[in-house]
Amino acid sequence: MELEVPIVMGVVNVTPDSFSDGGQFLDPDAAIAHGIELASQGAAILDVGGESTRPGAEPVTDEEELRRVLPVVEGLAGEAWEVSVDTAKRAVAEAALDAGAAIVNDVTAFRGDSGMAGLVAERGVGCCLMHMLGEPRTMQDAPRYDDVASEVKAFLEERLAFAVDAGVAEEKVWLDPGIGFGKSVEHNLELLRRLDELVAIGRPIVVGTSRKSFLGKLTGGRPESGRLPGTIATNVLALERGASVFRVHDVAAVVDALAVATAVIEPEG
Ligand code: PMM
Repeated sequence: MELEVPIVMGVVNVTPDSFSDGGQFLDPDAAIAHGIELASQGAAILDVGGESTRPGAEPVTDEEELRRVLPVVEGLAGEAWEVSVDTAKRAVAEAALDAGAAIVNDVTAFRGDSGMAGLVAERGVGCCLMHMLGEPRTMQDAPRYDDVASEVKAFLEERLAFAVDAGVAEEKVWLDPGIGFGKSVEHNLELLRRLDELVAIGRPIVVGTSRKSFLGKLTGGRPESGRLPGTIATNVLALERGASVFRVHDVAAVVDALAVATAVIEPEG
């Protein structure tokens, strides 16, 4: 994972029900073509997922998730970009790694499948460990924190220690506050506002605000298709606060926004 910061991770959802692009790329060829298009726009990583984590989503079986994800990982691996697999299941991650994926993006941060940490350790691959309060089916039912940024930070530190204990090299771990995963609008805003506290853990921070519902709520109820300005605003602010990896659907626009923001933050010479 020696990629140049800011790293843009393009979302390739192979699901019938993801909140913003569900059903669009269920056909493997369409998903592969979409991934190649995102890479051509500047995504250094393509994040392939076969299980929707939208609020209220029902889990899918290993077999179904594998059936969705595997042909797409096979079609996208081995090129100039890296492929990450967005899964909480060891069996799916293992097959994806065998097919050429290089990163495991686990939204349960190794809590969903007891075999996941060992697999990542054994293969020496990268991983992204994300904070989520509860589970997708119920996570948006009145989430509560005393201090959201401190609690998310403590959770990510604990998960990092757990991964290292399981044999994962610390430099292979990225951390993610899990924007929208068991968080109110104000929780998401406070996490973005105080992102520097998570950056202080010392591992690269991944942020995923792309098209999420809090952006709609802050802009008079815009649908997913109208949330690109909010996506850009939050990614630029996250960059300014030290985030390294930006998980987005609209790669071209966010790559440009981050290039301009980077030039302001770090002037040449
Ligand atoms: N968000 C979603 C799915 N996977 N993974 C990480 N690391 N961070 C996120 O914020 C994240 C994720 C949900 O969004 P999608 O349905 O558009 O994929």
